[in-house]
Amino acid sequence: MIILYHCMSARSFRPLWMLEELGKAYELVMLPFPPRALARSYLEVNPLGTIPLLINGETRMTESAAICQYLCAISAPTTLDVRPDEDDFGAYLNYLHFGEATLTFPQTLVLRYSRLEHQSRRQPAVAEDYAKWFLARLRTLEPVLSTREYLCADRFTAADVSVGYALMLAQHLGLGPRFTPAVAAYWTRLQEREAYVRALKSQSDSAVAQGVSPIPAPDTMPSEQ
Ligand SMILES: N[C@@H](CCC(=O)N[C@@H](CS)C(=O)NCC(=O)O)C(=O)O
Repeated sequence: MIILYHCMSARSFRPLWMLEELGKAYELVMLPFPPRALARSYLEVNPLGTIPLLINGETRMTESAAICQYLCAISAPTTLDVRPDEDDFGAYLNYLHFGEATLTFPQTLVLRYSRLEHQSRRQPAVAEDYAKWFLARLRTLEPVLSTREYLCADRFTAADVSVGYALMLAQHLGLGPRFTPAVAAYWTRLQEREAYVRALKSQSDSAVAQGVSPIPAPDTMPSEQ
């Protein structure tokens, strides 16, 4: 049985969404955010203190995009994957990692300096600079999504889960109204997927059942973080 450690609407949502798309059985362990401060015993399971952590037998993984790729590989054949003999194989891998490395990274600074830090350490100018940086990167998808429904291979793939999570985080940060039209329409399409809706319900139900707050992130982070 696959075990996924998860915080509400954090990057571990990518593997959660993938598990729902693939119809795989899993156990979801919910943690308060940030776990390294609020669930210290988690450091014994994952010394990095980050989520996701996915455990499958002897396999332990902590990178959300790599986990998406792994879940495709162990579920082969699946249309969520793009095979090396398909024309869009390179584009697929690029978008899969673009979602995390290029689109999510600048948003973590927005999150930290507009929400997670104590009021006295918040930096609205830094948050806005990184929001603009994120939006400039995101705009590169506008011409792509103006001509097709999904990023590559003429179908929904794990690359859409990866980029879709970056859009989910952006919406959570209040950046949704600044999406360009084709990106906004794409994000609406992704949210209509049954597996996406099931993943949202799964995290909320599990949070309530496990006594973890179902609110995505606390207002402040302990000052030593
Ligand atoms: N590149 C990793 C980043 C993992 C990561 O930094 N996760 C964040 C939450 S979205 C986290 O655990 N932050 C809490 C901390 O760093 O203590 C991935 O894609 O999974």
